[in-house]
Amino acid sequence: MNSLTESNFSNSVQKNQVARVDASDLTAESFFEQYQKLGKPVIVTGLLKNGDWNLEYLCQNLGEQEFLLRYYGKTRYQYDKRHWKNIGSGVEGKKMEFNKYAELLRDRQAHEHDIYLAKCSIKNTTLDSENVLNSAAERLGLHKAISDFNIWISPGGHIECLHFDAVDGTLVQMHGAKKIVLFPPSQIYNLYPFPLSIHLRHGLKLRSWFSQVYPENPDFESFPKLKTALQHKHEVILNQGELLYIPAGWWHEVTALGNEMVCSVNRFWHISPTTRAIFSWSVWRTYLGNIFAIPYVLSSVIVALCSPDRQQKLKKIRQML
Ligand SMILES: O=C(O)CCC(=O)C(=O)O
Repeated sequence: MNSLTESNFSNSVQKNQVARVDASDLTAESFFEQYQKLGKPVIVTGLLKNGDWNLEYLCQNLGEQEFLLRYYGKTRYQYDKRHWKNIGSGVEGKKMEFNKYAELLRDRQAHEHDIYLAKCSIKNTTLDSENVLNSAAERLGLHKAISDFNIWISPGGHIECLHFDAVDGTLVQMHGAKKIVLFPPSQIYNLYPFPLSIHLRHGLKLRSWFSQVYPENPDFESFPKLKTALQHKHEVILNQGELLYIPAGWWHEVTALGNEMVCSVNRFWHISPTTRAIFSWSVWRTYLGNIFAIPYVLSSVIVALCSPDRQQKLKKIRQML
């Protein structure tokens, strides 16, 4: 257990619990007072009683539509993140019809190459008419969405590495289960985020709201302050039908459990109350990161405009934003 003592560790495990609350014990007011206002994560159970978005159901609804797939590659996590060339939405994407991706999941090529259908809007699909997600959000008094509902479909075993968002999020488990490791915003510098200057050289291919550490495979020699962060680690299992509220600035690393396809839907929300956003360094730091990326993005647009495969290059830039 390295230099984390046994008693420190078990104390932190006890105090770092994410509450699990049944929807019948929550109102929009109590959700706001106890969680949203304080920026505190919570798992809400019993919101989605029916429905299993298994692969067959997804094929029926998404069949011939195209989605952007991220090709992570199986060896990515063997490398020090400081040597990575891209991260998150900055990872090279390839458009593919859903039925074809389903084939890759069935014949396990998606597992082999760690291919993720990540953060794709379901706005123009028949899934969007599923008002079950809307009514779940309404039950919690969440009205001010700043994104569509996005679907995340992966082979079991996929890890979406440690990062935070500058807005509130809800993650709903639609098939299978995920393990989520969370850290509070206060741990930002104990988790070694990529420096803001990364955006000057890499635009948004690398992102300063991602951590350079592997919380489940710590390298204390390179990242000694990670020991402190680990005392603040929260770990949850999100089961099918459950919703996790992830307040802005909360770090999360998400692992799809099991061997089969795992599917969730998330949505991003304006931070409420606004004072929570105003006093959040994580939020301001993300805005700064985006500003730092502007010169690189603009110069990439100019290069794309001057190149013979202009449309292709511009499309790639757009996908990354
Ligand atoms: O489910 C995942 O893999 C990532 C989800 C996520 O990062 C989010 O909901 O903010």
